[in-house]
Amino acid sequence: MEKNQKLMWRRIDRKIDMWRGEEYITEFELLQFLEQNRAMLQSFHLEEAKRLIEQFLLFLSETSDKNWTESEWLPLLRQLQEEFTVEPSRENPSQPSQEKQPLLLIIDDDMEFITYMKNYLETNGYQVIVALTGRKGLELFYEVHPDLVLLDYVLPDIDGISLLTQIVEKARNEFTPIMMVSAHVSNEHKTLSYNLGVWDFIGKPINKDIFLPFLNNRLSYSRQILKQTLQDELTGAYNRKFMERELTNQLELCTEQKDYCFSLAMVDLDHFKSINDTYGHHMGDQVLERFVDVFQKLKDPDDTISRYGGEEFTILFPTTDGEEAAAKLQKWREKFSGIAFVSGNEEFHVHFSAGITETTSMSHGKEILEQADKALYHAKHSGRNRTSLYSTVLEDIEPEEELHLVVVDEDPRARKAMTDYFTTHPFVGEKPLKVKTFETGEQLLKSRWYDSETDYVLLVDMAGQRKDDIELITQIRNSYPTGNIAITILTEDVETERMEQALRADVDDYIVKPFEAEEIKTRLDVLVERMFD
Ligand code: GH3
Ligand code: MG
Repeated sequence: MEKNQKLMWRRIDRKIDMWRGEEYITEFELLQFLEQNRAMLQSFHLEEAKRLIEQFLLFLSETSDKNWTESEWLPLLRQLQEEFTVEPSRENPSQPSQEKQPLLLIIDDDMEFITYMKNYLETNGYQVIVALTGRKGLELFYEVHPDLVLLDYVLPDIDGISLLTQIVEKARNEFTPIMMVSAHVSNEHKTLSYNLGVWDFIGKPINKDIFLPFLNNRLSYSRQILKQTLQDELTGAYNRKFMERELTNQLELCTEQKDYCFSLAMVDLDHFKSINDTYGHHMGDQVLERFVDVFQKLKDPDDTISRYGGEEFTILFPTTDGEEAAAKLQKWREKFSGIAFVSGNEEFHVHFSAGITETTSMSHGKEILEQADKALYHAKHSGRNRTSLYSTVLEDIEPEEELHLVVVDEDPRARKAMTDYFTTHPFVGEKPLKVKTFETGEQLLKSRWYDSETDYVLLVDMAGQRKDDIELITQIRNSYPTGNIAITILTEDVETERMEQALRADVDDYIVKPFEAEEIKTRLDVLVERMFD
């Protein structure tokens, strides 16, 4: 219900913005807008607002040639808009969100067909909105994001085919079925429509008894596909693709509405690796599932949680400022941290850290994610099991001290594997990491790799038969300060003369092959914390 109210509020707001640019509007335009809203309110079951519109309509006439100035029409729309102002936390937050009624958009100028279908579908659990012209249909398609579109082949202003070409790409991306409907079904019309991407071409009159199961079928397929492409299988949270789409939608609202505000939280489980290590990955998976499940039960209907990667999640809180979002996370924290997970005879509790950024003006999605990530970084560094708000911790976030990982390895696959791994794990010892690779020590020394302000970890592969490894290590130790360069060597065999030479040349650590990239990270974490913190 709240969603519909917000939708109506936004519709009116957009119209106000649009009309403000005009010297005047015609009475017919005003009447048409109110009538469309009345039709929507009917299906949204917002009776009071509908009655208000009906009162307004009593004084308007389709044939009037009166022009309305802003001082006349604005108070009317503002009064109507007030009906849709959503009071905060009216919904019971402990209730899980309700399954949404599917929303159908019928674009057709055949009044008899529309009234009949709307009535029939609404009594069968659908929400139906209608557009009598192609132009209106196009506007509503982008505004209300219908779950399915019924499109008339012949429309009064633009034909169905040209409308189809304008909506088909978005419909395809969102798996929104489009059904073409026409009283005149020819093979040529069908071929053209199918080629352009309609799911079905249906002749009028429609047999409603067949149509309903047919419609349900189409919708359940489209829902299933959407679910699979946008949902994370393990936790049931949305995936990153969904989050990116939602973030774009939220940013659009920021450009459309002056005071629109939303928040994004980046959330990460604390010491999750040790949960896996101690209780096994299966237990780790259960923790992840429960983590999301608790949030889904507490959240407000419009909040969405998405799995950003591994044990990191993002949450979008529409129409919510940073403080409100933090309060919501606090409820989640209390509930989730209170859960006692049981493994054998042991009980354990899990915590999480979060970073929030609130957005009131147009920014880039990337920037918002970076801000939330910085706030999360702050929360982790301030002791974990807490939430940091980007706007308040901004000053405490120190400029990032980058750590450079320099890999010298003659095997191109090893160099690539290392770069790939650390691109997805860009922190070592909690410092942001940058990777540079070289085939030989000579190449490294020739390059301008060093800067006295930066900390370095050199990873030198000594498993190959090259002779310049020891020379490289010796030269680095003799010609550069030792304080900001840690050297680790990779070796196949510890008990060799070269290894002994290397250790004498003052390497800090060695790792014996074969190893997993993850093992290197763990070793580097320790080394970096010991040497550079
Ligand atoms: P921090 O408090 O700094 O976040 O420490 P952490 O141990 O949570 O972070 P780190 O990034 O070192 O480890 C994350 C671990 O999450 C490593 C990875 O194996 C594990 N992980 C990622 N995805 C899954 C999954 O789907 N299931 C399980 N069980 N583990 C996962
Ligand atoms: Mg973690």
